[in-house]
Amino acid sequence: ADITNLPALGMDKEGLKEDFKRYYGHRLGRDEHSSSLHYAYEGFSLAISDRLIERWKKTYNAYKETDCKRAYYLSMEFLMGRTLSNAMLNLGLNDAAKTAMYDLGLDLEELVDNEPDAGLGNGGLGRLAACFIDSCATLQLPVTGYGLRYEYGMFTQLIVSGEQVEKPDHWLRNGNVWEIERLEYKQRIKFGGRTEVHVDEYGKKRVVWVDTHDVLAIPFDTPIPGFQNGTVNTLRLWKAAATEEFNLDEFNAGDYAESVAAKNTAENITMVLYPNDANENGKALRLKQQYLLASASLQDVLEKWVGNHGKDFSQFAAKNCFQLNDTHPSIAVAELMRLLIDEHDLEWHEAWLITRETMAYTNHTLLPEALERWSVSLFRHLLPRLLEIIFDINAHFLAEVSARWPGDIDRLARMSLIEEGHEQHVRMAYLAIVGSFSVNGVAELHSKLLQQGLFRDFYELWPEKFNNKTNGVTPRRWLASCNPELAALISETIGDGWLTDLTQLKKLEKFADDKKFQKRWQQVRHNAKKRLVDLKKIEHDIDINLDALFDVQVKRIHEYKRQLLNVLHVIHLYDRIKRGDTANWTNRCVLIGGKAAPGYFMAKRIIKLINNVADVINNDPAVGDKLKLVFLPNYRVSAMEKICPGADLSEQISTAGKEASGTGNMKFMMNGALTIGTLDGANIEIREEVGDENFFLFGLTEQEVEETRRHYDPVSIIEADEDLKRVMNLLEMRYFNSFEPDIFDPIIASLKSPHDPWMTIADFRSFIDAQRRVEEAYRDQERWTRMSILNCAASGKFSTDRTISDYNNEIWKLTPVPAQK
Ligand code: DL6
Repeated sequence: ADITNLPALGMDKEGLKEDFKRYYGHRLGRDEHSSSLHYAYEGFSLAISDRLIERWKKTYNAYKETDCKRAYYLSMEFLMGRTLSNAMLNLGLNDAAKTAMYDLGLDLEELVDNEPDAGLGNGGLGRLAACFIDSCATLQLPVTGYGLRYEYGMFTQLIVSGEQVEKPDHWLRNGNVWEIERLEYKQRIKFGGRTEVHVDEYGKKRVVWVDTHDVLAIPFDTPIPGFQNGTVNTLRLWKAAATEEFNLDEFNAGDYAESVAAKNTAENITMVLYPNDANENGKALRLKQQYLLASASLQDVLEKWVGNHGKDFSQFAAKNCFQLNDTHPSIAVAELMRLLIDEHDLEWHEAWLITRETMAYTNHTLLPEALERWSVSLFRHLLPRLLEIIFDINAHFLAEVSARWPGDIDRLARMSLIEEGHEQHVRMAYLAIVGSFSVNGVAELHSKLLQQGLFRDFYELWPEKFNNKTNGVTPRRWLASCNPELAALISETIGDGWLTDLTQLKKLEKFADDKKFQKRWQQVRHNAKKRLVDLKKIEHDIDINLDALFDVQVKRIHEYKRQLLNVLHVIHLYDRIKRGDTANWTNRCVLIGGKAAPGYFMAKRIIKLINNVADVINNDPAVGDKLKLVFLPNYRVSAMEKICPGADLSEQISTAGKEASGTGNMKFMMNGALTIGTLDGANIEIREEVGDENFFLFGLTEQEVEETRRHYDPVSIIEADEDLKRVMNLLEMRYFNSFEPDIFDPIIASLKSPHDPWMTIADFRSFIDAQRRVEEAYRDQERWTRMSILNCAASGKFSTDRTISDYNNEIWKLTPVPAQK
């Protein structure tokens, strides 16, 4: 008998109430005296989760029956945020859930807010992975996400005396109702040891990796629902565990601590997310994490393959594709070779053909410090068999380069997977390029710069591999769910087809001049600003005028993102107020939020500067409503869901050529904010879509940045600009740090350095001028509202449904599989 064949669960409020009561009362053992919201959240989430699991099985069966080609998204980060609200939206249960909870005297919004964020990522790269798997399910594509189940996610940021303090984020403390542990699919991962060459009975040589210290990888699966289409895909996250719980001999001998040491060492591998958005080079634990992800995921796929096809790998490449999310999982190239050759008996050339036809690599940054390199000695110590394979791949590859450019020794050295020097290093990005059939950047400019700069040699060799896939965001979370009032207005006006075809937002264009529609748009945006203010008022006790321009910059704190330029502008506005230069003034509230990597000194100083400047401005009675500056602590996915509906102006002000794409820029635009930005990353495409007249452009172009760099002289620029001189003077006279002398000296020095890579001073004047244009536009509320509507209307390109369709049409080539009824 099919013991999993159950009657369909009710999708109305009565069905939800029944299940909730059963979970709350029986499973969780609570009663009406339980005052903790957590159990109500948990009981209700279990009821919703049941409805996901029901569809999950049907999706699994549909994929199995069609024996379809599949893709796997390998990522060290999945920044999922909260699950409950997304699950309800995608199941079409929003109304039923709300009334069900209301009937039971509970507030659904409070339950939703009770859920901790799954913060298993640093920023854009991890959130992109989360948006991607949402779109894959919505497009009914058979794609599985593979990642790591970190016990501690992105740290919680507190601000104490203006400085960032990090607290661990034990997001699993109260359990996680959304995941299912699947011990039956555990994998064994090898580390350390050495290799031996054995000759088998047929005289065939084979390499054996012996004396290893093994670790188990245990999968935890989370259902990923498509938008109201019955499809539920899988996110499989690996947790590291010891092969044996503890050493019984040691335990019996009384050495309790030693007996659990191996368990702790193993479990440490997936204990914490590295909180760095560039790279943690050289850390053994990080390499272990990367290998565990690659090895467990590939073994999982191969195990299923062998289960269905035995040792016949002839169709493997036609049926499987691995997308590497940045360089982090690129060890997968060598691991797939190892598994195919050592474990499944393929010849080198067969394995290499398969590897090169199944691996695809996405690059997410041009910053050289973020390009992963591992020392050969560390590699030899941790993964000796993998190092041998990398050396062999390199030998074959360099032979190919030599054949194409005979005698070009410099080129060989430049392209080698092994960087020579005092210490040899493995260049992981090059391994990913050599082992993949596709290499893409994440916005047009970024992809172009990869081809012309960072990966030029490889582009010359294999131009056909290189392509662009401009990023996006899922409109379900980033408009429908986070801004329900605006979503309702849009649906009422143009229908709800935009939820799965965002280009339909274009239909809003013809309402941009409609006075009645403008009024409603203004009202909805005003309400969103009010919700944001109410939230911030509780946290900060600052009175913010709702009519002020809400000027927002939220993202990781990094010098290239130039939060400093934003602060210089705020100081300039403050200086104008103090000088009485306030004719035609536009009130402004500047909100800045973001985390700094714990070891990133300058980023942390920038946070301190923002807070000190805020303290002076917000407490100066001469300023009043004219200007406010607020630092939003602990920026994360669920915070952005509240922030982006209320933003008027989106600050996308990185040094041109440095931000690969950006995705916050897309979220703000979709919700009707206007952008002030440089010609960097996806800003360029945003401006193309919305038109120059609806975008506030400033700053040097990428080419101008590179030209200016040769003769950059910030001190002369400061001297020649009266406003900038005054701003720098306030900083230098310690106006914002009178009790903390010298703390901002490193910031001042970097701004004035001719070697400042971010060239903040070079863009000051043009930024100030663009901000003047912003103010003028905002004072004309009718004009501003029109521009806001047009920005939303033009955001259709930036849906991950479009991005994923591009990945699928040009790289994965999967056929959508409708879910079983
Ligand atoms: O592609 C997603 C996201 C881009 O939008 C950002 O522009 C880019 O900075 C980010 N890249 C990374 C990689 N590490 N670093 N730095 O997070 O990817």
